[in-house]
Amino acid sequence: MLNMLLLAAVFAAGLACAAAPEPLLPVPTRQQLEWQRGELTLFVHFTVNTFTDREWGEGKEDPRIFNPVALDAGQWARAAKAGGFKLMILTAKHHDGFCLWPSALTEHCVKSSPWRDGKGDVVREFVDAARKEGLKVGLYLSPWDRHEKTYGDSPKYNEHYKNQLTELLTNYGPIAEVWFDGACGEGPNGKRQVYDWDGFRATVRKLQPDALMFSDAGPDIRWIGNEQGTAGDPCRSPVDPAKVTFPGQSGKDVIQSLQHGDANGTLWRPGECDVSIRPGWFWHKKEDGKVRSAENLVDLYFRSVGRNSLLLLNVPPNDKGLFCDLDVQRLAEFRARLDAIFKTDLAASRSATASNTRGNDAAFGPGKALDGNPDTYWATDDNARDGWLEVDLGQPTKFNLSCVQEAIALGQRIEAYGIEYWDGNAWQPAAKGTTVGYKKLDRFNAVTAQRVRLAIGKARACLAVQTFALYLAE
Ligand code: FUL
Repeated sequence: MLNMLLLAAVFAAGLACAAAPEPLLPVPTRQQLEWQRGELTLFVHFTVNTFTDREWGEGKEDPRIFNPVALDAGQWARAAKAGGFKLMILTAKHHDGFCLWPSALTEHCVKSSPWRDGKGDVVREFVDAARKEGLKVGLYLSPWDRHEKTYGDSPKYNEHYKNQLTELLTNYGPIAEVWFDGACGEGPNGKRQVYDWDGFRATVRKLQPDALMFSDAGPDIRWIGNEQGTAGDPCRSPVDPAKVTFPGQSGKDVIQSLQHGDANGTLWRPGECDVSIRPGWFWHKKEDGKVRSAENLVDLYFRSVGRNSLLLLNVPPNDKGLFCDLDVQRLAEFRARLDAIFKTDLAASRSATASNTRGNDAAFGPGKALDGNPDTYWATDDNARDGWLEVDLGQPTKFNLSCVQEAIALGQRIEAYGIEYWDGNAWQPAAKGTTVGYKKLDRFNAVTAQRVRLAIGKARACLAVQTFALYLAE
């Protein structure tokens, strides 16, 4: 009895110590969570195509055309860093089969080029430069290989491909992401190659257990279903693995699942939105004037990161081996624009109230969604599947952008929410949405109000909101 009284007193004083909500499965791995928080990855498409003005090489290119006389991977990495990118992925081999590293498995590689007298290694320079800037690295190794003689002789080529993976995953230090393209064709024998995806994945897991594998079918990161840098809305990180079983699978259902994830998904497989800063993936002189504007890049950020995905932006080096000045400038402008938009969180550290706080414990109070700390969150009791978090901005304040983030280490929960403001008489909607996940950004017509709330109408489990932030984007 005394214990009960004590407990009641502790509760009343708000000193209760509640346990964290049970995770709602599936949840991200440590590597997936870290990757998602990075938000921005730079893609670097570079190969013989850079010298032939093509997008897909035929595999017959003379390696002697590969001669990027001024190649400076440091310039790529510095531009990536200035743009706020956290990871860089290089096409170590594209469909033409030319290897950017001195492979012991083929002569169709940098060894046979005049670049650095045949002693160069683009992959080495790339990983060293990225790490020097504190960026992680990833590699793209195209399974489709239009040069390799064994292509089409399935078991033989699969062995060759695994050996190439082995070279890349043993000689270049920690690789954060391995990017698998689903393209598949016929070999010189006229037969269609059948890829050994299980074997490819096992090779990566064995050699680099921390690396995340990207493809249409994951297993760790999924393609978003288009090359326009645009995630679906709603966008769920959980997927039903039966919907997309191998990379390159086509069909309406496939694209649906890639774009939106699956409501009852059992695997955590977040989306990655790939898109190029120019019309093509590779450098073409005629596209030097067709570089996306900073504004356009910011839009891409809203359509990818702002919809619970990651932005993978391609910037292709030119035939000198350098990013063009305009591309570098646009990356810096993109960063400056994002920094300006997100400079002042108008809700930061303001006083907040909520419909419910888990166990009445201040450690899960609404203020935790306003403290800028990615490891704290507002949570409700287990039985709450809806609720609101209200912020008092201190004075009438103008805003036109909201940011909501769930504590995704505990799973993705929200299914419907609104951003509402008090107009003196009633709550008015400023924005409405469905899923949230890692981050959901909403832009809307500017409103001026002092009281604003995040009203969650539906969730799959109790609420766990890491961030509720408001901005005025000019
Ligand atoms: C595609 C490839 O065919 C393109 O050339 C490019 O590499 C893109 C990122 O993936 O499937």
